[in-house]
Amino acid sequence: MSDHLIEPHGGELVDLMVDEARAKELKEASREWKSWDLTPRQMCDLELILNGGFSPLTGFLNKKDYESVCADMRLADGTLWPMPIMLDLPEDRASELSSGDKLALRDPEGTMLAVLTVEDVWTPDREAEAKSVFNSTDPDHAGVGHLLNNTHPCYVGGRLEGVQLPNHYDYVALRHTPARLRRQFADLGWRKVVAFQTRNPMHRAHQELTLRAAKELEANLLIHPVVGMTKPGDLDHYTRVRCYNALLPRYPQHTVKLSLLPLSMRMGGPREAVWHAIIRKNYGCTHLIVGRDHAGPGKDKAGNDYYGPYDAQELLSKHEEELGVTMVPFKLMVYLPDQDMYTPIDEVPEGTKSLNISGTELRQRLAEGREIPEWFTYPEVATELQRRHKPRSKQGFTVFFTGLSGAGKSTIANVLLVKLLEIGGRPVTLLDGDIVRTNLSSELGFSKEHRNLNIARIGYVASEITKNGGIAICAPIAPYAEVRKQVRDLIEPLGGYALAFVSTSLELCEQRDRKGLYAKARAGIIKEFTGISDPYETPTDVDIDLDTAKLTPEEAAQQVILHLEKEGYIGAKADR
Ligand code: PPS
Repeated sequence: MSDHLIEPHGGELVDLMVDEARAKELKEASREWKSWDLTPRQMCDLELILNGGFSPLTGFLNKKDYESVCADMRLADGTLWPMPIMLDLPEDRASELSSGDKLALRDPEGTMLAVLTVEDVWTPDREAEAKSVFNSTDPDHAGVGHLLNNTHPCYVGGRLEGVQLPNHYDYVALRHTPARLRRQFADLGWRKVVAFQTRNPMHRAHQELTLRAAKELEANLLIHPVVGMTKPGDLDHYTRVRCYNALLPRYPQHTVKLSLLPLSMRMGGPREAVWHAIIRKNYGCTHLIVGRDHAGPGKDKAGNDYYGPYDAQELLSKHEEELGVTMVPFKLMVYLPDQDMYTPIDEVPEGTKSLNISGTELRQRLAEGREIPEWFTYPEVATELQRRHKPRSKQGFTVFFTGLSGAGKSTIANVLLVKLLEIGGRPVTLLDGDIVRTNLSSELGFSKEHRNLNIARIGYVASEITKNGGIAICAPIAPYAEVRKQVRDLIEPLGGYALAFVSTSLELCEQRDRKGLYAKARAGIIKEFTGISDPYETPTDVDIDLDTAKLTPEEAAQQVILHLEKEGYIGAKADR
């Protein structure tokens, strides 16, 4: 195994991949070792450790390096390294390991990717880590939230031997190891390369600023988007890569290259900017463009920024000489309609009209199917975004009825089903309580646990239908608020969601007693009966309130249709 390779471009590059003979030996021996299936974050980190993107790291950090990185942004030997790269394990799995043991690291399909020789096993103080690394312990900060809530409590540090890099089947031609990218730069004669980091689609303002940066430096440009894990809620990388591909021909020929970076971001602001610079150096770049609030986690609940707007630029500029990567600061670019050009916001002459579209406004325009102006983004990029963000009138949605047994959920749901089929345009699926209990949940009873499992299943099916542009009508009792909320949270990012509370009173339901179940429940023949011997938590997040004491089923279904129309999910025929 060659540990450190001196490459023509950039500094030393770690290569942890073993040769075929050693790989075979490790695979055979691994039958005797403990093994661990890597989490998505760990998969990203492992790939960049193994391929040299995280040079000089040679494994997951041991305790000494971890403590030093948290406290001083440096490995124990003094090398600048701002981000803890940790292998986190549950307590029971970590307690099986001690120094000198081998641990086989596997992908979700069970393929062994690497072997870790354990140096340390310990339980870190994750709050203290959050404070040192992110300068915050607020779980609303994406990096802190992940560390405190989605990370196992023990760390295992040690050296890695790489057997196989993680497999990627998407955009294979756009994925390069650091060594390969350096070689390509050398072959192309690119001596100065300025990297542009992004987790968003690129619009004309981004193109203008990257072009400006490259021209001013007389450098080539590497568009280096993160496609590992970005901020929750970000646009998926498939759409983004289609957007970048659509933008590429708008750059002068032979000046720009696109490569995808399988990084798991931490949204760590200043420390993350330094980390990004080290990674880009490993990939053969000489410069990194750093903007306002680079890798920022957004605002906290009170509306305050976690970091100052230029903290990232300042921290990186302090270290750029030591790193050998030059920071290229950039300002927000705005459009001057009268001159038909872009300019940095602080260079706009007094009294000159300037235009910009915020991320929020863009999302709104896309959701409502409104036009995206050409001065903001090229039509070919806009088309890709519009394909992804269909207007609401073309998105899927779920109508989730909840209410007591006999409240009228099924009757209204059936009327609604017919009305939506009449309107047409989308497939409609009815997940009525009884249908689900026959086809999906036949083994379940009516304990809290079983009811919640039943609702979670309904929610999952509805989310798939919604994601794929259909309509799901659900009509279970769903007596518990927590699981109803989980279903809402699952579906809302994928399309429309409306909670319809069929608020018919217990008295009226019992009086009607269509199936004779209330009488049986009162007589104790049916146990755990909702409203009689089992709770119903009245919803507080109702979108449509339907009281069948006052509404016929047709009127109730009409109320739902009107709500969907108001929210934009049902449009005029021309829009469908
Ligand atoms: S839940 O709580 O959402 O999982 O319930 P759901 O799947 O909607 O099933 C409710 C239907 O099952 C019949 N049934 C009972 N309901 C409530 N409590 C008990 N113990 C019970 N036992 C059987 C009842 O017919 C419900 O149907 P609807 O259409 O709501 O009357």
